[in-house]
Amino acid sequence: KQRPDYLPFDNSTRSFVFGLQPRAIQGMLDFDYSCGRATASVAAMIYPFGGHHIQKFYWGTKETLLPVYTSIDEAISRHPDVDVVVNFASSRSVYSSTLEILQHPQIRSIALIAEGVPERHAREILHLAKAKDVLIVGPATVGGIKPGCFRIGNSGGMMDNIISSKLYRSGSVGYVSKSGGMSNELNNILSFTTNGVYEGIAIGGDRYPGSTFIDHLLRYEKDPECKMLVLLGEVGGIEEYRVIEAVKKGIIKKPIVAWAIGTCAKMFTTEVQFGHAGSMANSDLETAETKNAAMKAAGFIVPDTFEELPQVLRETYEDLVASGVIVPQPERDPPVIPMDYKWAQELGLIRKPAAFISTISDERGQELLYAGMRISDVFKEDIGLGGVVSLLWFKRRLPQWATKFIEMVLMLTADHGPAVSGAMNTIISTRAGKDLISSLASGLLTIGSRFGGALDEAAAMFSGARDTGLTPREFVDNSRKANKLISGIGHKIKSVNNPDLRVELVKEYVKKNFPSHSLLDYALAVEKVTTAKKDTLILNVDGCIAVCFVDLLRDSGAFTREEADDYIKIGTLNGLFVLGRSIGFIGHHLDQKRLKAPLYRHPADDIFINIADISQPRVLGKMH
Ligand code: Q5B
Repeated sequence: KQRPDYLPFDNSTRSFVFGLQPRAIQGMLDFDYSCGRATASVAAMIYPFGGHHIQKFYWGTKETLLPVYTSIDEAISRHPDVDVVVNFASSRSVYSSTLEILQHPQIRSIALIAEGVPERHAREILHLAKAKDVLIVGPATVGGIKPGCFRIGNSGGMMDNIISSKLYRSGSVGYVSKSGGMSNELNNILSFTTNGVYEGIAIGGDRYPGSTFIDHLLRYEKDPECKMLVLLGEVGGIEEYRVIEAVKKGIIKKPIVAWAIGTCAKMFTTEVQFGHAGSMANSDLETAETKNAAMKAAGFIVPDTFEELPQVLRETYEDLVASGVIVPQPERDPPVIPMDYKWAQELGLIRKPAAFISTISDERGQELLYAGMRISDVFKEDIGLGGVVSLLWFKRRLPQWATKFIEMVLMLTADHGPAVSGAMNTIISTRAGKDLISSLASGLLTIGSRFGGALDEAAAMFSGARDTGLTPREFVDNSRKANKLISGIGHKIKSVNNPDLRVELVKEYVKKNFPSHSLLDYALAVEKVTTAKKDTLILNVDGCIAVCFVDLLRDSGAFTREEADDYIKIGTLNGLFVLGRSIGFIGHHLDQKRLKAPLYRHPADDIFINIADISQPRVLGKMH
């Protein structure tokens, strides 16, 4: 829709945001929603990096998607209704991006947010924009706001500020200032002294703004909906004098309330550079005091002090109401804007039960904590891998004899050659071209009740038998009667005559270092019964580690009896084999990779295949 030249923004204005600024865009969309706009004021983002994609935003309580284009050309061609660009490019790239945007006659207004834009670049942009009749707001600006219609970037502040300053609906006062912060102050003052802001622009504090006070005030003068003007000037520069000229010449006829900030400069003995690059008086003419006096002389309504500004604004507004120039409209209820969950949580307004609870580690603070112990202390106190397992698995520090035992178990179970089920699976997967994690996972998936995963059941069976007072023979007989193999008993290749030296090492360590090894003793008595039947029915590595760990849990003094039993029930002990054997499986994977081992196919003559017997009756059946 073609708008008159004095009206760059209305309630159908659509814009591009240049740069990835999700917070600012969400702020613009929240503003739109509060104004009751039918469509979002942001049509798309332009961001040259990261590829064409889509980002999600809130539209009220619902969600909406905005495209992100990598080029201005593409954005322009896809959205012919857009004529504003809010350019968040940095001071380094704002020049080139703005020159490119200016190549597109479709774009009629550009807001430049960046601070620190080189003055030479700002002047070139200004020159080109003038030639093309494009409105530039900035650089070094927060932008501006047109209540009920359009918000440039973060202008107007947080949504609670927008609501309290009634910026969700149009008022009658058009203002222009340099400072974004002071614009917010004006939004607030005008909301209680008048019927509110019609449009407010912060031109930015640089010495060469793309548009100046006069540009906007002339627009407001032409705009029949804007009834009263406000100019908030400041020390430095001579832009206020161009407005004075326009008032003197009768080009600006609407009542204009004005103030130049920086009257305190006279209290300093030297010239003061205020916050903005342009806010320093280079001559008498540029002081705030001289400007205020000149504006007053030209017929502006100028208070004696800034503190009196609200009062003169109120009086000017009331005069306009009294003369019928402004007809106050009935106030509508402020819109309810859904608050972002994160923000509401920060304000302590809402609570939500956490979906997850975690009690073992915390990385949120300055230092990673394992069960409350700082990672630096883990090394300072040299608690070793056993100490780390004790913190992360049992949430406590175990005595050194126990952490050394954990380390011993991990070392002993790290590997048992390439022929065991898990190593085989790992090797075959690696040779089929799988990566480390897949090959490791395929090996780990073989760990079960017969291979490596018998620890938990062994712990439960042996401790259960001993706790119920069964003698070792009764335990073996009962298991046989129940047709149940005793977990932790038996080995494919190890036997009484070919003992498993790993088991010997564990027994030796436990007997020497544990305060008690009563369940190990019981298990060895069971082994005597089973090996009498068959010499391979030894207490195997799973069984030996399991019973010793029950002794550790029950008699170290670090656990209550209930905790000890719980750890067995929840399946802790198989974790020892899984963790230890992962070392070996990774070793087998790397070994095969190093060897560049080809795809493995098992020889067919090693597999007895018999499908004939199954198909035969079916053929016969047919014949009948
Ligand atoms: N019989 C381990 O079987 C094996 C009996 C039993 C009473 C038993 C078997 C078993 C329990 C599970 C267990 C962990 C499958 C083993 C490990 C890690 C490893 C592996 C490595 C590594 C071996 C022959 C006769 C039969 C059976 C009787 C067998 N087991 N009686 N309780 N537990 N154990 N797994 O040799 O009268 O002739 O019918 O399931 O603890 O996985 O190195 O390889 O580090 O990687 O095939 O060490 O013991 O024996 O099944 O032919 O049985 O003994 O009833 O009696 P075998 P079978 P009968 S450590």
